Amino acid sequence: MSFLLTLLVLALVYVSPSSTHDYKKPLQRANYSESGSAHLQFPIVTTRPSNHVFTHSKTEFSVQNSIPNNFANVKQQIAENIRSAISLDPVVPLKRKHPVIEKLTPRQEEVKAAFAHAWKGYRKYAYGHDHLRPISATYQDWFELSLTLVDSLDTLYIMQMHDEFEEAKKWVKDGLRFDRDKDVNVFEVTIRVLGGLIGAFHVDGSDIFKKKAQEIGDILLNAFESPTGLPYSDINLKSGKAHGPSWNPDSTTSEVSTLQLEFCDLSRITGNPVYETTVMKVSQHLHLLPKKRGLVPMHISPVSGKFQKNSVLTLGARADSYYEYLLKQWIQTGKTQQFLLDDYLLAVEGMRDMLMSKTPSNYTFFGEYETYSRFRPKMDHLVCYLPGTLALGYLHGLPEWHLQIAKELLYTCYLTYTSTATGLAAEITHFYMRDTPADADASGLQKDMYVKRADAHNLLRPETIESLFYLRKITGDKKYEDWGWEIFQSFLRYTKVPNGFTSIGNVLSTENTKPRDMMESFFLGETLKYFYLLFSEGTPFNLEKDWVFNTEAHPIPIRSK
Ligand code: DMJ
Repeated sequence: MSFLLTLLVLALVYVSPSSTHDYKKPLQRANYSESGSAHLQFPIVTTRPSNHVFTHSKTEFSVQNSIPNNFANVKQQIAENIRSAISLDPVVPLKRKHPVIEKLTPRQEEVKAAFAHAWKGYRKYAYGHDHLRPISATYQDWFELSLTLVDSLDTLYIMQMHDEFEEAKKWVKDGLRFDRDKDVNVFEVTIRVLGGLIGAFHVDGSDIFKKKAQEIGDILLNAFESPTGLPYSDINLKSGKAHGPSWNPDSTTSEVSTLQLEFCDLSRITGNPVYETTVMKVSQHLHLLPKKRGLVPMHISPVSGKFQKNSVLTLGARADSYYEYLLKQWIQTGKTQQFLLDDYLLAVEGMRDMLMSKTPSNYTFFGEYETYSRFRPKMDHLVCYLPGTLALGYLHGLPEWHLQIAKELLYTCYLTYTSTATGLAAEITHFYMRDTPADADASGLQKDMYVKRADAHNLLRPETIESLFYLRKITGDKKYEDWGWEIFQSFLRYTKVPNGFTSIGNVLSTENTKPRDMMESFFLGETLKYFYLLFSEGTPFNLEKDWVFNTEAHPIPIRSK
């Protein structure tokens, strides 16, 4: 009898579709009380290192980087806690079908046409390779892992390009090989390949994707064989031998902290806790390290386990997704891991107090701290993921001021597009600060921001579109969709070429955009997917209860427990 009941429950879990939302209304915000630790289901070490430095001073920089004396004991405790956490929380394979969007808006039709154009070029000239070179009509291989194909699987599915999806699935089954004598970056392969396969598994349900996800997951596990359990940045696919890059033995902070959603989900779908145990140890390790008001340096040693002392504090390259995954992991694990939330809340305060600044016209941006207390008023395009993350936190009950900052920063991100001749943002934008005004003859947005020639490229990156999607759905404000539409037109005008879309070298001139002959996999996996979801009236992904996107826009189910 109990067997039949279990079967019935499992059947319900498998077939129950997540609800489609009417996104003309904003999403329903969760209730979250600051004493939310009542949700905590198992013991977690929350000891803060005694030498944690809290200071409001913007001029002091150096991160106190000593490991607490009792670190070995604490690590032992962590290992025990993780063991009990895993055994208390049995891994239940989880798979949900989702409804696709039935009726497309005219703007979605245009995005789908753009995606179909990009796919056609990839299929004709680069199928099974990592990237399309759309101008020379050839391909580029970085890891020889069919990056574009795997990164695009769930987008193909969501856009209902059935034939293309089935053809790609067949390629995954017969053509995707992981036994090459090739060094690859663990982080990139996790977010694009493991994430892509998991996302495809969750939307389509085919075991082909699960099997391949497990195959690559098992190889990547070797990267964690370091003295501290922190992963090395690179791994040889064939030998499983892991190491740091030749120019720097350390990993970046993003590289060690942006694997957790994917590995935890792999444990869910395979029923094997090893993936989750391995990455949760890394999270716990990071939790215990001294930080600067919750902010982390951008390099860390897998050998010593410490942050690199004189490394930059930034929300951009090499640290960005550390903050994103604190929040998303907390959501993914059913809000049971309080330490992740604690670290996230502390970090957002640190960002506000140490890195946030204003331009002469009062636009909000986030700068960087360089060694020896130098605040640099520059922002990577990558930082524009942050409004989306802050808004997602607000949706899950975090403070209203997070949403306020999200709105302000997203407006600045939008202005980094409208301030250039092409209407496309540069890789890095520099800002004038309120107390150091621009040249007297600067006008319009030039009073607030400028782009250096060396940073004037656009790689078809998704971050601003991603944030527009979150803000549109969470606030219900249509202006975000209109901003996105404006940006989409600029992409069509200046990056579309006969065989696809290309990165460009110069957003500052409409005459001389310097096409770079490269279509990155994230353009199909992320940028066009977020455009498509941004312009939808409904969306298959319920962000409140069911889904969280990994940093490469692959959908992962939220655990109910
Ligand atoms: C993507 O691969 C991911 O979003 C990653 O977190 C950082 N950047 C690229 C796209 O810009």
